[in-house]
Formats: sequence, C-alpha cells, structure tokens
Amino acid sequence: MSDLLKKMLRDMLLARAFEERAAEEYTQGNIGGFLHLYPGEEAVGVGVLHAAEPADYIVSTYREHVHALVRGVPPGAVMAELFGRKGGCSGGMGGSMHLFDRERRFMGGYAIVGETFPVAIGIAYAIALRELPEAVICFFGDGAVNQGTFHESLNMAALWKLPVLFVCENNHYQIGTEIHRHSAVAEVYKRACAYRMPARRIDGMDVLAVHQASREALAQVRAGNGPQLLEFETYRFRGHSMADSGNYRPRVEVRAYEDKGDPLDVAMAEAGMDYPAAARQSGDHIGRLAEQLGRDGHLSAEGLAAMKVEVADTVAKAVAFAADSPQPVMADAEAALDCNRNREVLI
Ligand SMILES: Cc1ncc(C[n+]2csc(CCOP(=O)(O)OP(=O)(O)O)c2C)c(N)n1
Ligand SMILES: [Mg+2]
Repeated sequence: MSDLLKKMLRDMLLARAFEERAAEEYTQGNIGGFLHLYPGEEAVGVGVLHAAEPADYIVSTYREHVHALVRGVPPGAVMAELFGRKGGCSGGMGGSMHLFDRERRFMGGYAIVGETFPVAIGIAYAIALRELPEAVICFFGDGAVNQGTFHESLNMAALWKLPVLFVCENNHYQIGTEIHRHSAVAEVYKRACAYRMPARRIDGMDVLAVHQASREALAQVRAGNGPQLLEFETYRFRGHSMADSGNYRPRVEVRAYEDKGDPLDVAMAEAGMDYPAAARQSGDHIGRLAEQLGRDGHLSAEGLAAMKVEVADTVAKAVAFAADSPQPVMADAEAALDCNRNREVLI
C-alpha cells in the first residue's frame, strides 16, 4: 500500500510541475491555441487512473494532460504534442486537446463538450461483444451533463450493461458559469438514478478516497455488472484556460481553496523546510498525502526531496525533448491519413 501511495504522490507532484511549466511555455509562445490546465484537480486523475488496469481504455476531455501522464504516456511526448511537434503523442497534429496513445489505450482527449460519451460507449460495446474483462473510463466535466450525449449514452450503457465507469470531474464551473446556474440538478451523481445506474459522490481532493471508490466501481464494471458513475468534487486553482483569468469567481471562494495551502509548499515542508503550522491542517490533496506518508514512516524528508528533484528533472527533460523535436510536415499528415485508407481498426 505504501508503494502505491508514494507513486500517487509522485504523480501528483509531476502533474503540478508539468502543468505549471506548460503555463510558462504558453506565455513564452512555445504553445499555441487553447491550453486547459489541471492544478487543483490532481487527486482525481491520479486516484482514478491508479485504479485502472493496462487493459482498460481511457477517454478524456481537453483537460487531459495529466490523465495521459498518469496513464504512462511519456512526458516528452505529451509536452511535444502541446508544442505541436512531431515527437508528440499525436505526431504534433492534435495539440493540447487531442492527446492520443493507442498502445496505452488512451483513446483521446476531445475538444467538444460531451463528445467523450459516445466514444466511450462505442469502445465499451466492442468489449461487451467480445465478453472481455475490461472497462472504459470516461472522464467528463460538470458542464457536460446537460448535453444530449450524456443522457443517450447513460441510457445505452445501462440498458446494455456496458462496461463503462463514468467519471465526473466536478470543479463547479463550466468556464465562467457556476454549476447552480447551469444545472437544474447540481448533484451530478443523482442524475444516474434516472438510468438505474449505481453512482456516488466522493471528495475529489482526497486521493485515497478517489482511488478506493474507483477500485471498487471498476471491479464491478469489469465483472459485467453494468456501468457506474462517480462524481468527484474538486476545484481548479487557475482559470478555465490560459485565456481566462477566472475573475468571475468570488474572491472569498478562491481564497477558501487557496488557504488550504499550495501542495508544493506542503511538499517542501515535508522535506524539512519552514512551513506554517496552520497549513499542516490543510485539506489540500497533495499535502494530505505527503503528510500521511511522513506520519506513517513511509517517506522521509530526504525521500520526498529526492522525489521533487526527480519530478523537476522529468519536466525539464520533457521540455528539452519538445523543443528539439521538429515540426510535422505535410507528408506526416498524409501518412496519418493512409492509416484510415487501409481500414486499420483500433481495437
Ligand atoms: C459542444 C460544445 N459547446 C461549447 C464548447 C465550449 N466549451 C469549451 S469548455 C466548456 C466548459 C465545459 O465545462 P466542464 O464540462 O465543467 O469542464 P471543465 O472545463 O470545468 O473541466 C465549454 C462550454 C465546446 N467545447 N463544446
Ligand atoms: Mg467544470
């Protein structure tokens, strides 16, 4: 168990460092287009994906860099995709919102809200036809639950007992619109009962709770007992994308989350550096895990410091790889199209 906890802490630190560096690279003009970052939500992606088996499929949204990283897509290939370079996991032709890695069954980030549902259903249907003990993990935001595809897909999944775990990352906002202003039913998990689907709401800032709930749900899903839905309550510390300052959120609300302490400060404290006592009571998810590992004697201050060094080095190498990777050329696009002409099937 302690090994798992250490891996989850390491991945959350990597997630935070990767995304903060991506923000810097965007500001310097090395990443174009839209860039949706994950700080604040790390416990969800890390907790869920550490409960996944290699045979499970992942379908995600445009806020998916961390999902890809935790799934094992090399950080250099993720950063190079953000840079639009040939070494990217989609050959530099997808960009931030369209990460893809067939080998790791990471079946895409998708830019359209609600687009993930039918894709997940299609893959799950293929699994069900073959009677395989595999699951599809379908990530979506709270803003996607009013799309028709959500309801159509939940209905089909329940009706045909498809092996899907629907994972709602409820960060309470659909860009600038707070959930009570965009949803008649703000508790996402309650919607699943319309399709007689088991569903739970979990604290998405607590990686252990996320992992435990995901493990239990996935075991049921893989066993052929039909789909389940998990709603994780979380919060994004940044704006919706790099183009959004997030000014619409009441300061008191943002401060309530900020006061819980920055996870990187918490990590530093665990490494023996000065740290305010109040933040030790932090509800912050990365800090909570670091504290628990320290308290239980699984991770020394030196161990945590070494982990931080390794993560910083990994991110630096990812950026160097991306910067050195060439731009894709037209022949690369043509070669990618050939794959469809040959009627290659993905699954
Ligand atoms: C069909 C569709 N409508 C509108 C948009 C524009 N859009 C991009 S992100 C977004 C908000 C989605 O919010 P949520 O699902 O809660 O995800 P979050 O960004 O909070 O992770 C919207 C409306 C879109 N991409 N697709
Ligand atoms: Mg949202």
